[in-house]
Amino acid sequence: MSGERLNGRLAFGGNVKRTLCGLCPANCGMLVEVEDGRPVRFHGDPDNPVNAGRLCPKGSAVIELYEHPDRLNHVLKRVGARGEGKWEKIGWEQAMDEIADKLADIREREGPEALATLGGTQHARDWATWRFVTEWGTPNFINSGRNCGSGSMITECAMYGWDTVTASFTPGVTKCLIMWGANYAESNPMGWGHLRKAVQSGEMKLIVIDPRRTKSADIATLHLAPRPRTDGALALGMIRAIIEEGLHDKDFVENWCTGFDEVREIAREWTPERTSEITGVPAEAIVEAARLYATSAPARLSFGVSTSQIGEGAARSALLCQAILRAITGNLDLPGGETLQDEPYENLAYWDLIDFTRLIDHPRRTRDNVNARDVPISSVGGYAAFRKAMAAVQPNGHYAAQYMLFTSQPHLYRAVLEGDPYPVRAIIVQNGEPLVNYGGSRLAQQAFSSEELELLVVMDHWLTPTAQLADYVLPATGSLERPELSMRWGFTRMFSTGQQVVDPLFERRDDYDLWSGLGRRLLDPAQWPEKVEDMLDRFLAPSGKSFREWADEGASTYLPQDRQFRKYRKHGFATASGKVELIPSLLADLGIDPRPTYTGPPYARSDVDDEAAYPLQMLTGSRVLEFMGSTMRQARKMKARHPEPLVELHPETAAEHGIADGDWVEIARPEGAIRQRASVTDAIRPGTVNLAGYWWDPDRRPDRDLSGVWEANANAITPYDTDLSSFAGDQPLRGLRCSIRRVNEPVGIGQSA
Ligand SMILES: Nc1nc2c(c(=O)[nH]1)N[C@H]1C(S)=C(S)[C@@H](COP(=O)(O)OP(=O)(O)OC[C@H]3O[C@@H](n4cnc5c(=O)[nH]c(N)nc54)[C@H](O)[C@@H]3O)O[C@H]1N2
Ligand SMILES: Nc1nc2c(c(=O)[nH]1)N[C@H]1C(S)=C(S)[C@@H](COP(=O)(O)OP(=O)(O)OC[C@H]3O[C@@H](n4cnc5c(=O)[nH]c(N)nc54)[C@H](O)[C@@H]3O)O[C@H]1N2
Ligand code: SF4
Ligand SMILES: [Mo]
Repeated sequence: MSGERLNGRLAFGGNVKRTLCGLCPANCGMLVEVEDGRPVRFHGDPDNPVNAGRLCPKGSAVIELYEHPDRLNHVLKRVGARGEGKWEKIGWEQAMDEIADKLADIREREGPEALATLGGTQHARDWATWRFVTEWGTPNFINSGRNCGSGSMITECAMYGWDTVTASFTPGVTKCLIMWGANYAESNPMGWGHLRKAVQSGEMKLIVIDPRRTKSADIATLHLAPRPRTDGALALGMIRAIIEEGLHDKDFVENWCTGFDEVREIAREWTPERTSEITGVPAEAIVEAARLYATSAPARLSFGVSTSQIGEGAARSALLCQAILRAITGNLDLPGGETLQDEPYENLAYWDLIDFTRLIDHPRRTRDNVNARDVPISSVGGYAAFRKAMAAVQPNGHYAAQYMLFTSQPHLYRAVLEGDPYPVRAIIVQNGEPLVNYGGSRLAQQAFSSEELELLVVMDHWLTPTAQLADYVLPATGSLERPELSMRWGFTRMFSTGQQVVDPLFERRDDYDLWSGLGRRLLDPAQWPEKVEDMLDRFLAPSGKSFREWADEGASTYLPQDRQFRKYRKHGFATASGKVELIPSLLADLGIDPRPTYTGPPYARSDVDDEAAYPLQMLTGSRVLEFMGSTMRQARKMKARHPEPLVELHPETAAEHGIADGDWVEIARPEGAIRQRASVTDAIRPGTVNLAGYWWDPDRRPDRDLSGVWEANANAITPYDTDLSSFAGDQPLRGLRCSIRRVNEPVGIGQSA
């Protein structure tokens, strides 16, 4: 069969392959037609339940990116100084031999913990990295989950033993959704369609809590625009209103919760007036939101990255209060409410093949991760404590493990630079971009440029700023060039397969090949089959079918229909007491204040001392539809839609600073200054500025200024002070103080010098 069409669209079969769009974690299904070994036409897979035939603008660039002239195609070995841009092309096997030799030497001298790995968000082969580190014995590994909700997940697990990070509203069932510091209109294009329909038909109320009037806020029943970082105070005000009016679920609280009286006492002082004073939200709106939410079960209070990213003090209080709201309103594990994770899917050997528990008593590991002293909950010790608390309900203690184990970035860079608490000597970066995407990235540059770091390996699609500093650069395949199996980090019972569409171009290799190459050289070779498909077969072995059998079948996303609700009625909650611990004992045991208190005003600790010099608060990283993190900037249409980095500011703020729409402005903090172009809009609170995130200039010649990474990138001015990170080790990225002023010179974005 060749390119058969149904209603003018491609139909799966013959030379039309069924695969996944690997450009963001949604993993939408895609049908791609191949002619003479090249992908030529594609569209969304109508049979895939995630996207039902649709693709977002990013997805439309999939072939352009596969054939892009700037893609990394060869293995590069540095021959000049780091960052000098002098490379030698070498073969894959030579690179693997040299990297393995270096790692063996470092392990011998400094122990397995001296190797750290840094990853990112797309699925690629995270599991391969984790399988490697747990066998190798290093507790120092980071994926973007680090700043992507670790705090949320940890808080919820401590309070009820599960988390709701990946839960969603259920169209037709959920009556109210609070979108708290999230913006589906840009960040969740597939969910956004369902959401709009549910809200506009009147079947679901939507409360948006965001200092900006986003597209999501535009359709909301209620929009509260608090001062950034004051979410904990707002939530306390809502908790008080709910309890005072008796709107909490009394049966659930009485039978299933501990700590309610203490919560009520703490919330008592948060009158609507006091809450309004701290948050800037009108008192009536606070009470109205509380009533609407508490009287609309089943309701969902969504996960959004914001409340994990507001730093020391502020994040702890916001995350605890959000979890308390979910619990006292009786929404936990209701259909259409806060659905809790089901047991791991028995068709997948996901957790068994990664086996984070190996790290607990690993024979070669003698030290915990480099942040264990300062952030004890995000460490092997913290993970072991969680396992104990959860044991009665989840004997494998697997849930959320990776989020508990991810190392804090600034701690890692200090370990490289200062050897404190012990030296890290080798870093492997794959599928992540620490110089652009991680907070406080100036410290990352110092670490990556330092002679103390003996080995820096980067595997990516592009010669990113971080890759430009590497000793070895490895070219990775993209989703069309590899067999795909998305297990969604083991968080759900859903998995997706995708056929390999075309052969990899040039020397590009599967991300798995890096770990299997090293695994066969340095670890038990039997654990590291040469071909990735053989490894995928092992993941799917419990299903009785091979990867190929799944991938060649009709649908590509499998959603088991056997969801269980109110599971706690069977076995209690996965906490030490078996109840929802509104004041979690687990946090207390690890030395973390477990009470949902809010200290201020306006927040626990300021990130800069001189508030007069830095009068504004900045938001960083708010998603835009056309980019995924730092990626997609190479795609023509995406770049045309966002040719320059824009900073949004309110007309009053602009006027106070003599700034007009379109002016270039400098945004400064103690870490440095960057420039972006002013976009004056009343869709943001006065006094708050929203910076474009993740900017670098892929068109810029690589040997000049790391492709402009310091000119407009928000993370060039986010802090790396370890004390400012949240109790879970998430860096402060939102609500930080800054100053702005008009400048005359634009940044060099777009200059290809
Ligand atoms: N200031 C600020 N910083 C933030 C955030 C914020 O809100 N504000 N958000 C944080 C959050 S939530 C996240 S998740 C992170 C995102 O941070 P990252 O996950 O690091 O982001 P990306 O830019 O999506 O991906 C990083 C790199 O992976 C490469 N890549 C893509 N696909 C593949 C592949 O298949 N194989 C390989 N080897 N490489 C690939 C891309 O080319 C890119 O260079 O950023 C965090 N940083
Ligand atoms: N197009 C696109 N989609 C993506 C991504 C992408 O890079 N591009 N990244 C993916 C990833 S890794 C993630 S984690 C998700 C994140 O997706 P979301 O959770 O939706 O996150 P953001 O868009 O970063 O931030 C949401 C809102 O938080 C608001 N905000 C900032 N500070 C505060 C605060 O202090 N309090 C409150 N209440 N609100 C605040 C911002 O104004 C912003 O509108 O998106 C995923 N989807
Ligand atoms: S980039 Fe767009 S099309 Fe691709 S997986 Fe994400 S949402 Fe789907
Ligand atoms: Mo994220």
